[in-house]
Order: sequence, then structure tokens, then C-alpha cells
Amino acid sequence: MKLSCAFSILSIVASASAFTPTSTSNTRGKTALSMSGVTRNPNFAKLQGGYLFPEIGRRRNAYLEENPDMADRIISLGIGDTTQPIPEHILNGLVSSAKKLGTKEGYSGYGAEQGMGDLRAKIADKLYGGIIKDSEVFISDGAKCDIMRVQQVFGPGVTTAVQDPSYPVYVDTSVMMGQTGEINPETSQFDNIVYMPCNAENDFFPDIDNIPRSDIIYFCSPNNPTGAAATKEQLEKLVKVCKERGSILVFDAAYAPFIRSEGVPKSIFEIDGAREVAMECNSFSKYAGFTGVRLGWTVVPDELTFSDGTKVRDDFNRVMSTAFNGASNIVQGGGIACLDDEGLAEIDVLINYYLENAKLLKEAMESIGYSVYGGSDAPYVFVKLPDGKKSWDVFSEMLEKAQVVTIPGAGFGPGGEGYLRLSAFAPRETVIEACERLKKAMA
Ligand code: PL4
Repeated sequence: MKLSCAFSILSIVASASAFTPTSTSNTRGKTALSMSGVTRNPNFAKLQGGYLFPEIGRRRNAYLEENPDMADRIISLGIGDTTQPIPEHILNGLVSSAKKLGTKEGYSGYGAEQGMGDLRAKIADKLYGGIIKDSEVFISDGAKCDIMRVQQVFGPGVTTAVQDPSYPVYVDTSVMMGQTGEINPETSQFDNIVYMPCNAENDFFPDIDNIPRSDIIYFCSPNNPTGAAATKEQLEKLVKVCKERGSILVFDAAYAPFIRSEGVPKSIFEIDGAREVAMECNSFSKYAGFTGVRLGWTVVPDELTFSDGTKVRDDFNRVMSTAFNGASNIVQGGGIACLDDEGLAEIDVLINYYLENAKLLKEAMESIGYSVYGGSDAPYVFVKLPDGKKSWDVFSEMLEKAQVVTIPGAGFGPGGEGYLRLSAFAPRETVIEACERLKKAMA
């Protein structure tokens, strides 16, 4: 009752067109609520509900509030968060760079906003085999944050295309920047965003020739959520179309280390001509269990320009210099250790562990007759649900029947409806248990 009263006061005040400083008083006569005279950024009102991943957490917690005895049974195959400890050599890199800060000789304060020279050089050498330059690598606190910074470079005036389904950050940040119109309630699509359907029927690669032009194209491979890794031919096609149309490709390669299939590119820069059309966001999150440590990078080649000839690199550098103060020096020490031979070997072991989990999940779902995608060059298994089944309904069903948290495909865009995403980042024993429970609950 008290709550609905507060809401009605809020809505009356919020609807007043002119600003009148407003407050309400509680029973002791103290001010309980006041509002500023600042108009809300209207782009935020366009966003539908909360951001996907906290919403998954909210529903899980709501279930546990009603079923507290189930707390120990919950298994998360939901958010793609790493669970295995950071391996020894990489951990030592973090520890020793932290220890350096305690010495006169080793202490360092603010670093270069673009990152440590050694780390930039090592990324260019070890991960790109020299096909990009050190100066084109910008070190950051992660790929997600870089995607927003990329949006700041492009500003509100661009048109954008995304794979549908896709990692929700591309669409949500486009909306926040004011690049879109309202959402269409019938299609669940925002006006002024081009949705490129990616589903089992088109092998999870868009029919790019028949998709309208957009200024910017976000493309993620290996893909979240579908698990599809684009072939060289597919990426060649994408680069060619971007070149013909004068579009900029923002390539998200956050899952590149999961690629095991021969000939599948780990970077867009393996494709001829990509330097003129593409930039690439990447991350140590999934390489080395750095989801909490926070370290990523973005590559912006010198050849990538705007229509007036300005280098995109220069504007990205301006955003990094002005709005970012460099990644933590401790963490960058960990990144350097990741790229030592010992670190790279440790990363391989970690990735193989998660890929084995993905294989188990895939086999379990296939054994009960589902069509399953992804999971071999990616940590995500994308399960096709029977016709007519809604993915949020199946998410709730799996939580209630099996206490397994998944992610509904529809959370990644309307094109994800009818699919369920399973993450392979859980510990092995819980993956095995989840397979058994899902086999019973979904059969
Ligand atoms: C939950 C395609 C996960 N709170 O860790 P970062 O910032 O370097 O990389 C984030 C990222 C970038 N690009 C892609 C991704 O899939 C992710 C991480 N996605 C998921 O379950 O889909 C974690 C999501 C996290 C978030 O909002 O990113």
C-alpha cells in the first residue's frame, strides 16, 4: 500500500512539464523525496526492461527466495563467467607486478592510456603474428567497455547492423547513444537498427547481400550466443561487402582462443582487405579467467578511416586518452605473463577444459533428440527448442524442474527465440550433474 502511494506521487510529479522543485515529507516532517529539474536522457527510456544478465540473476534470486531449500542445488549454465582458477605462471605475473609497486624501483603511477608498450608489442607479435602494429593495439579493461567507447567514437548519427541474435551490448549501447528509434512492439526490433538473422537455416551467417546497408556492422565470431565460428570464406564475403558499401566492421573476437577447427580465422585481420574496413575488440576474460581481473584490447588499423579521411584510430585514441586512464598496471603484468610461452600453454589447458564441458553438454542434448549448435569452437551450446516453445518459458521450466540456470535465446534478440543457450564455463562436476538433470527435465 505504502509502495503504490509512493509510485502514484512519483508519476504525478514526473508528468509535470515545467520544473518545480518537489519534495514530500515523511511523518517526522523530514524531506523524504526530491527531484532534480534535469530531463532524463530519452534514449534510456527506449530500453526495454533491464540488461539481460542482471535480469537472469534477478529471476534466479526470485526463485531462491520462494524455494530457499534449493539454494545448494542451483547450477549455473547461464552467464558466461569463468570458474577455474588462474593458472600458476599467469598468477605469478599478477603477483609480481603487484609486488613491484611496493618497491622504489618498481613503483609506477598513471600509465599510458593506450597501455604498456611491452603488452601492446606482445599482443601484436604473439596473437597477431605481426600482421598488426603495436601502435594499433589499445589496451583496456575489457571488450564490453571498449564496445561503449567505440560507440562514443561513432556518435549518435550512424546506422548500425547486428547479428540477430547477438551479445546485447551492441544494441543496448546503440540505443543509449541515440542511434535508434523506439522499439517496435510487434517485431521486438529497434527502428534504425538492421537485424541480420542468423539461425540454423542460414548456418548462422547472415544473407549479407540482401541486407540493407548500415554504417557500422557488429559481428562476433566465435559467436555469442549461437556458438558459430565463421569460416574464412564467410569472413571474406563480409569484408568485401563492407568495402563495397563503405561500412565499418566492429569485429568481436572475445572467444577466439576457443577455435580449434583448421582454417577458421581467429582474427578478422587474417582476411585480405580487413585493415581498411575493420576494427577488432578482444579480451583476456575468457583466455585466462580474467573476467574479474579485467583486461582487454581493441585493434584499430591505420588504414581505417571516416569518409573525410580522418583515421578512426586517432578518434579512438582521443576517447581512450580523455575518458580512460589506462588498464591497471598490476593487471597488465598478468597480461604479459599470459603471452609468455608458459602462459599460452596454461591458457590452452583452460580452454580445453571448457571445450570438453561444451562437448558433454552438446552430447547430452543430442542424446535426447535436440538439434544442437556451437560448442566445438566456442564455449556456448545453442539448443533448438521444439516448435512453439518460448525460450523464457523453457528457462523458467529448467530453473524450477532441474535448478539449472540457462539463458533464453530471446534475451539476445528476437532471432534467438526458440533457442536456449548453455554456457560451458561451469566446473566439470556440475556440468556432468546438469547434463543428467537436463536430460530428465527436457526429455
Ligand atoms: C556478463 C561477445 C558473457 N557482465 O569481459 P569482457 O568485457 O572483456 O568481455 C565481455 C564480452 C564481450 N564480447 C562478447 C561477450 O560475450 C562478452 C561476455 N559475455 C555472456 O554470458 O554472454 C558475460 C556476460 C557480463 C557482461 O555483461 O558482459
